[in-house]
Amino acid sequence: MVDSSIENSFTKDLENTNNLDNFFVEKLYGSNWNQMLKISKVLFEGKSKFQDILIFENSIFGKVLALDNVLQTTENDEFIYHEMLTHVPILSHGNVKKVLIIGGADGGILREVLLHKSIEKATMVEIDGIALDACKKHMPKLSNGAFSDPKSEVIIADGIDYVKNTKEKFDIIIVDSTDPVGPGIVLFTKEFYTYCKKALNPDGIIVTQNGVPFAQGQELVDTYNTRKKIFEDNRFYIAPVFGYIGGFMALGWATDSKKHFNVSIDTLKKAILDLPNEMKYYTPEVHKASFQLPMYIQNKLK
Ligand code: AG3
Repeated sequence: MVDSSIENSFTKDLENTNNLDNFFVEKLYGSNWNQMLKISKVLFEGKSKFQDILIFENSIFGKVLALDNVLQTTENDEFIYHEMLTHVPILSHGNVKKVLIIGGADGGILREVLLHKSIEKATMVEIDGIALDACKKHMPKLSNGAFSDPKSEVIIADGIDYVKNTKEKFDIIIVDSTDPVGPGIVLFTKEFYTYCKKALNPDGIIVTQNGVPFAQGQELVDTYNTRKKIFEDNRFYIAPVFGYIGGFMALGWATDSKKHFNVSIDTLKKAILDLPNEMKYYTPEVHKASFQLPMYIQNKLK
C-alpha cells in the first residue's frame, strides 16, 4: 500500500511537470534525451565572457550550478564526484605535496584536496572569475572556506596557458572541467596533456572528468587514444554521479608511474586514517573497485 500523502505528492508533481515553466532543461545528450529539474528558486543568473551561469534551488538536489545549461554540480550529490576525483589520485600516490586544479570554480575539489595533511600548496586555475565569485557567494557549502585557506592559491586564467608557461612541478593535476564544448574544449587536446606532463613530477598523476560513457562514449575513446601517446599508464575509473544522468561517469587517470595503480588496500586503509572521518562515498575498497570497468565500457576501449 502506498502512503496516500506520498501518492498525492507524486500526482501533484506529475501535474507540475506538465507546466514547463520553472524547469531547468539540460540537453547535453542531444534532443532525444533531456534532463529536467524543477527550479524552486533562482539564486543567481548571469553571463560571463565565457558562459551562462545559473545557480538555483531544487528540492532533491539542493543548490545546483549550471554552466551553459549543463548541470555541473549540486549540493546533494557533489560528494561522489569531488571525493573520487581527489582522493583516488592523492591516496594512490602517497606523498603528495603540490596539487594543481584546473577549473573547479565551485571549490569542491579544493576543499577535498586541503583535507590531506601532506599538502603544502594547492593551486587552482579557473578561467571564469564570475562563476567562481557566484559559487563562493551562493553555494558556500561547496568550498567550505577552502578559498581563504593559506595553502590555497587561486589564479584566474586559462588552464592551458597556465600549464604551458608554469615552471612549477606538481604531484597531482586534477582537471575539473566542463564537457568538451565551449571554454572547456582545449582541456581535451593533445597540447594540453603534453603541457600537463611537463608540469608534473616524473611520478605525478593527472585525473580528468571524461563524461558519461553510455551517452558520451566518443569522448572516452578520444581521450584514451590521445593520452596513450603521452603517458605510460592510461585508465579510467568510474563513479555514478546522480545529476550526470546515464549511469557511471568515467574519470580519467594518466601517469608515467605504473606503481600508483597497484597501491594496496592496506596502504590506503592506513593513509585514510590521517583524513577527517567524513567521507560519504570514498572507501579504500570503493577506490580499488572503481577501476574495474563494466563490459560495455571496456568494449569501447578495445
Ligand atoms: N564538471 C563536470 C561536469 C560534467 C557534466 N557532464 C555530464 N553530465 N555528462 C563538474 C564540476 C564540479 N566541480
